[in-house]
Amino acid sequence: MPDCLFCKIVHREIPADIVCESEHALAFRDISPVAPTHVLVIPKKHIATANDISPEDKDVIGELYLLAQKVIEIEGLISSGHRLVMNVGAGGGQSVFHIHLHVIGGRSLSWPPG
Ligand code: DGP
Repeated sequence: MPDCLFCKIVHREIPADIVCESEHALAFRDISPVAPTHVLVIPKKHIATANDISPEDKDVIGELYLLAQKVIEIEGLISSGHRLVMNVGAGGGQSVFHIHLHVIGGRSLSWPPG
């Protein structure tokens, strides 16, 4: 998707602080972190929202969670706890329409979110 910000990060057309990657997923630091660790894990394939995930994407979605685990390990968050969250649609707080898991940790997290 030529106008997609996160596709541009996947293709290294704009810079990002990359934490790690796998064949079909990429993890990089959020530009506006809300916690000491705030990493976004995205599929390299463009999928606009969680509502657009199709059965053929099931392996890619699994890979997102496996790469998130690696981020959690790298950031030392296994025992402290953390949050994995995906905002869906504008009403759900999604502002970039290429799905991404937020990996948030490194401080105490409250629930429910705003
Ligand atoms: P969401 O609101 O769930 O769609 O989250 C989008 C996140 O993307 C938000 O926390 C800020 C982050 N973000 C927006 N633009 C950029 C960028 O150019 N680079 C990086 N690394 N993160 C960005």
